[in-house]
Amino acid sequence: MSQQILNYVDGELKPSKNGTTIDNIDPSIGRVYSTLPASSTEDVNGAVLAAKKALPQWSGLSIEKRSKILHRIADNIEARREELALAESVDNGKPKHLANQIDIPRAAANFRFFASAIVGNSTDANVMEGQAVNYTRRKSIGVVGCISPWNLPLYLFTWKIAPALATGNCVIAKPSELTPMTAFLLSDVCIESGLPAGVLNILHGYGAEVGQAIVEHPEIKAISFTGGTNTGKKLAATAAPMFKKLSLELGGKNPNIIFEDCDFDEMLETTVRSSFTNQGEICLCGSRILVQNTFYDRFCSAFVDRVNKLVVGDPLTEVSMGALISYDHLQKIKYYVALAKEEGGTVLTGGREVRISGRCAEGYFYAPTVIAGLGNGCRFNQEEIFGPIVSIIPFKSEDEAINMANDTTYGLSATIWTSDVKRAHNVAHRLEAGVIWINCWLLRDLRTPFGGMKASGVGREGGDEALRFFTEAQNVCIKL
Ligand code: TXE
Repeated sequence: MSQQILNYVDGELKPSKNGTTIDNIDPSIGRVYSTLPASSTEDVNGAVLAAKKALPQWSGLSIEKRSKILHRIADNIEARREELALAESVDNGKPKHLANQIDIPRAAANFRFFASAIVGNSTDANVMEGQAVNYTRRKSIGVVGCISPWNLPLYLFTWKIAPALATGNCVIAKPSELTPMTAFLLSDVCIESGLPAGVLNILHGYGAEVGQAIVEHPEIKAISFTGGTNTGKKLAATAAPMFKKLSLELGGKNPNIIFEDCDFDEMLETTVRSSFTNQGEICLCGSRILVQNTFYDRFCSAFVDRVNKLVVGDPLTEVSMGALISYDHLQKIKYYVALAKEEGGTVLTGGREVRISGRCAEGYFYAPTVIAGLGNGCRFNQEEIFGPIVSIIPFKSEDEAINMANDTTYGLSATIWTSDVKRAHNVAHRLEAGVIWINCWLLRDLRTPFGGMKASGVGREGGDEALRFFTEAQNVCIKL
């Protein structure tokens, strides 16, 4: 019998008001294994009422007490790590060991980080000598909305919810309809951690229905969203005329700029990771690998050798890559490989579906794929694919590399590989990207600003940026 996922509203687990459900598929076996509520405007209205009721008490709670509850949620996520990692792997298709080592510990860390951040936080005071004293108060906004995607389900869901709650807001949150399971289990974690009813409300369902209803609701004053750039556009069009605060983390087409003077072995290992971790379904994956022409052939052959060692298979075993998120996403990947060939590219390795025998025979698996021979301007190198496909492009000079790196509508992250410290900084400063890694990838300090430029988003998350986003600054001026 399939498992039934429920909404979490006013402290209780319940179906959607209209009683309809959506099938939830395990992508590694290509079959329905649970159902989730197809929530609608009515459910959003109910959740907002619960949130408003809970707000005065929650926003008025001392920081120490709020922090303690959030630390308890982190403790309980840690205690249920194995269960959550298994659920994440089944729901998303990612290797279970990855969920166990990255996704779930990070979800706990998100709560712990913001639970601590509010305790250590202080506000500004400005003195106008002999005239007045100003201080800045940071008020919680009220009821806020958090909408997250399917690629790092609990990791990104909690990355938004934790700072929103820590700053005293009540939250209406919606995980992706493709990966609702760990958000559902989080409801249970919140109940057992003693989070007061109505403070966090989790609604499941389609983006165009319940997601849109959250964005449209006049009493939800801020929206934090991570997802596709087209969805972000739609969301901004709805929210902007209502003067809602908006934080949008959108797509990327991230460049890895590799100079010949780098530490080759370390670069190779990390570039394989930055290309194919989580089946390449991370907005921070480097999909355009720009390689200095002086060692282009050496790089291509070593990279392909290393990629050929990656194991694609049953996510519940020790594989390098599991299943793609959905049948539709698999079709998207196949489309882009066909496009690469049409545009004149060569498939150096991969370019095919992977058939797994046994349990996962009907799953959505694709081989890690490396394409070469395409100019930076072609569609394959300009559009976000979000899968296990990378393109290698040679460059002659630093200027050419920077121009190519910036020649995209996106600007999320970039990686630079070089041993020349002066060049590393100079190139970093000229790149149009919100996050720059030098000689590393996905090394994250939760205190740092996180987000993209251009079509990769609006606003920043992380550390003080998140605390600012989820609060309204109020200046109080006292005449001396
Ligand atoms: O994302 P959507 P999709 C990119 C990636 C991927 C593409 C499409 O290229 O192939 O986007 O993925 C909710 N109002 N990224 O279609 O639809 C939706 O239910 C309010 C990059 O799966 O953007 C889900 O909870 N909400 C990305 C969330 O938005 C709406 C991660 C994201 O889904 C809505 C995921 C609406 N009108 C995909 N429509 C990243 N930057 O990490 C949908 N949603």
